Amino acid sequence: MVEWTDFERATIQDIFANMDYEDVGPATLSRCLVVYPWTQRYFGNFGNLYNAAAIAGNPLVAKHGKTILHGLDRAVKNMDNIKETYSELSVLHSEKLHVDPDNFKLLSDCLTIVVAAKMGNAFTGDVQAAFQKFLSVVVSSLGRQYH
Ligand code: ZNH
Repeated sequence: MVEWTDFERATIQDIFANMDYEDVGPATLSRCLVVYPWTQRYFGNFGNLYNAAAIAGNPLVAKHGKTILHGLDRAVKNMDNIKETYSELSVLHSEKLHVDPDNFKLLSDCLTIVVAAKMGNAFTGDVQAAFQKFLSVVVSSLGRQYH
């Protein structure tokens, strides 16, 4: 089981309590699709992903970015039980969506960058360490049902 310090718990709760989902969700998924264009292959039914402007203006990307970000709420609320919390979602990504689990890490890196840019100086090294520790547990949990 993963151990969390009081600082780590408080930091994760605080980041998500102040999160602007409408903005951060779309920005994170858009960035992932631009920086790692091979991730576009899972969104063949999303229409125009032709360039960064098209991706940023695509309402389906925006909507799905929010879905993914809200998917993280469940981990925030269950920090001591993230693996169990995500077992079904892991099966879904593995067996139904066939999403390569390496992509979870790419998306979490994009989220880190978006959150860092929003927080500015408040995104200290200690805050980054706590946030990335949290995301690494999320990533490994989502990848857990792959065989
Ligand atoms: Zn995912 C879906 C979450 C990542 C792809 N996702 C989904 C959902 C959720 C999620 C919640 C919904 C489900 C249902 O419906 O039930 N994701 C998530 C998270 C993460 C993710 C949390 C991390 C962090 N994904 C991801 C990635 C990718 C994806 C990276 C790729 C690249 N997803 C996906 C898809 C889908 C999903 C494709 C389906 C969509 C539709 O709608 O169709």
